[in-house]
Amino acid sequence: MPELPVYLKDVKKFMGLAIVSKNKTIQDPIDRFMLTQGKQLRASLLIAVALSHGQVINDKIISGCVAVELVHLASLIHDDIIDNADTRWGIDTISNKEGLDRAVLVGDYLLAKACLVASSISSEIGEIIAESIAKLCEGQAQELEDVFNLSRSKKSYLETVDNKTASLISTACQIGAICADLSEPKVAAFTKYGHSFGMSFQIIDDILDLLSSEKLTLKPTGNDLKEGIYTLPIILARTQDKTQIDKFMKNDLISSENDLLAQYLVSAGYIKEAVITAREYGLDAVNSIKFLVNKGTPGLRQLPNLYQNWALNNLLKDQYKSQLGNLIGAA
Ligand code: GRG
Repeated sequence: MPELPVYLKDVKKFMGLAIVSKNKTIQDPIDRFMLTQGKQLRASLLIAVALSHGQVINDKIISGCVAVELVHLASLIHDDIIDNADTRWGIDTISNKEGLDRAVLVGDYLLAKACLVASSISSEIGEIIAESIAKLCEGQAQELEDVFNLSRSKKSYLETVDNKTASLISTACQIGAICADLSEPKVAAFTKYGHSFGMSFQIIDDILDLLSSEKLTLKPTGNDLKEGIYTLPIILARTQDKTQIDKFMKNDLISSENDLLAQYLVSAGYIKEAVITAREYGLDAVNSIKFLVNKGTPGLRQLPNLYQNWALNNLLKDQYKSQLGNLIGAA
């Protein structure tokens, strides 16, 4: 999709215009934070879904992207408050630099603007965005309930991942399909695609938190364990070898023990099991858009596998890559 960067530039420009405030306390941190940004994954998916059916990228689609990216941005700002994070995208978080009170306000302000932009497209899109915000909050709340819970179940983990991450990615695909005036079955298929891709995306992200480094991912790693967030590999290990995991968790883990735990999760096959789960979700995503087979854009069908292979090949520490062998896929 060679034209994607041009559309993403428009999204960024319209995002800036949609959130202008006369109030300096709100505008200054926004200006500082908007100088940088992440991957714009959700906007890219929304555009790719619309393009898959030859839709011209118009103001409606760009507004859909702006709404989704604003919710994403607000969720990151609030997430950084909860995690007490110092940096994001290589710069100080708003909670760290401008303070907690401003970070709460800016996040709330962006959510309100996201709802405004969404409802300017249609009341249906307004409702979808509001529902999505509620799901993110529920996902985060469910994660908090499970903090330091060594008995966290796989079911609870997967529900949290669905609400906290997959829901917004799914919403992006749904809005792309609605704005491209696709049929109801196709809207449902793309919504399912986004859900499954989002699940695989977060499971890989959780594996990287255990097996990567800040140097490779450009964000702090090992945070989940420190904060008592037990993700899929730990849950799988504890279900099958409670004694071993409880031994690791008995004392506060120091970083050298983190490495020992990571090595154990790799050699005992729990990382492999988690990667297989992520790949299964990736396959579900691809299968839900089988009808695209004869369309001109193979991108969406290839994306889950491409992303998994890219992340595992480029972001895992070398010592683990060799142990996981074929599982990490072609570079
Ligand atoms: C204010 C909407 C709102 C919610 C409050 C804090 C919270 C409740 C929810 C947390 C949601 C959250 C941050 C989930 C993590 C999702 C995730 C995988 C983020 C990283 O996505 P990338 O990699 O981000 O696409 P970049 O850095 O590329 O923008």
